[in-house]
Amino acid sequence: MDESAALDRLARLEIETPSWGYGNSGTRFHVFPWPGAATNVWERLDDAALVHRLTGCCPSVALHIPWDEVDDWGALGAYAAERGIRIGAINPNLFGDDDYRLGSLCHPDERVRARALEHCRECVAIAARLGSSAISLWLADGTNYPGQDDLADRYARLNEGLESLYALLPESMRLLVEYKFFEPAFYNTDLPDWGTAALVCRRVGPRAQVLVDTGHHPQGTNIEQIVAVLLAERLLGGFHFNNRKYADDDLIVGSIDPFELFRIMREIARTPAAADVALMIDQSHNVEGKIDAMIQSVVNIQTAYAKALLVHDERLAAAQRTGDVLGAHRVLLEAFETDVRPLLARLRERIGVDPDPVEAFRRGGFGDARARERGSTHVASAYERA
Ligand code: RM4
Ligand code: MN
Ligand code: MN
Repeated sequence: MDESAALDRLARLEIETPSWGYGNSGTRFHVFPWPGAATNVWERLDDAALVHRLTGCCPSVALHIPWDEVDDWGALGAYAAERGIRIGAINPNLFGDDDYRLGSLCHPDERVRARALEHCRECVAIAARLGSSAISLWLADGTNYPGQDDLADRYARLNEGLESLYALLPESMRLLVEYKFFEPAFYNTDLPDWGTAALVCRRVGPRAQVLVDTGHHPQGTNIEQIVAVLLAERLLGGFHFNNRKYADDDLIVGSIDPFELFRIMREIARTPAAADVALMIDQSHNVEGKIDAMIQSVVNIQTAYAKALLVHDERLAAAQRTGDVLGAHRVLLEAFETDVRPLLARLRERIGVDPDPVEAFRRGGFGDARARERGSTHVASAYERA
């Protein structure tokens, strides 16, 4: 693709940021407070709006319920709109409650399953109220010991629960089904992989699609192949971008393995149907500032996408056809090794943002202003309380 076509495609790229990425978060060992980190949903929206202002490509923010719960949803929607952003995916929380010790939609007790479904119903109503078109569901359900529960029964409950949830969705809403191979459960997870997620989506209906969180696979998994297959089956609904070295580390996307991010974005870039896929970030920043980490993540996704758009498709196809293994590989490398900073600078000039949005944040005094205005007193955020 030539540069001007690539610029047009880049200008259409939208990335959703997560409200929970703006607050303090930590490991199970400690939470290090960051001066001025957002402590409530209004501040989280302010930060998401700032990220959009500095990058020009993050017009929506995902909410997690009840972490972002307010009394007046109309006021929250208006607050976002005044700041030039909108509410994206609504994430039900089916893990942060004592009732969910043995699961939520897969819990052995019917009353807990009903309670979990009731929470999903509230989330659908919130999404409808805020004009959001996606419920993004991550089930923490699973067991810790062989024999703890019946795996087949749990699978049946999973399907029943998701069917009931799907039935609650208005026509305008999609259900994004996230999988994760372990954690918090250590023996089985009820939605452990993309195959299981795809099976349940197929069963419940066409507006149920798989969400690929890039940190939710065993070491060495070929994520771009999962993406290619799900796209071919029209079953890819969205991403939770982040990076990992060992487990579900939630590090800045592209920080550990930019080549993997490039390979994933290549599948997105070459597939027209990928236009409907929701590109969302799911990160928690433990030892770094929240806002510049988010901006760096956005920039890394744009960088990978720009490189992916520059892959020379005809030469690649020719090399593949003739069995030129190394030649084909080198066509990919050529794009990956291209310095796309000038191209991205042109894009940013075109949309009126700084060529280096991370620097713009750091120079702009936004962090200091937040530390001053929000006070340095550490208030536990919803994320760390959970
Ligand atoms: C999970 C998963 C979910 C996210 C929570 C906070 O590991 O990635 O998407 O909502 O963390
Ligand atoms: Mn996730
Ligand atoms: Mn995760």
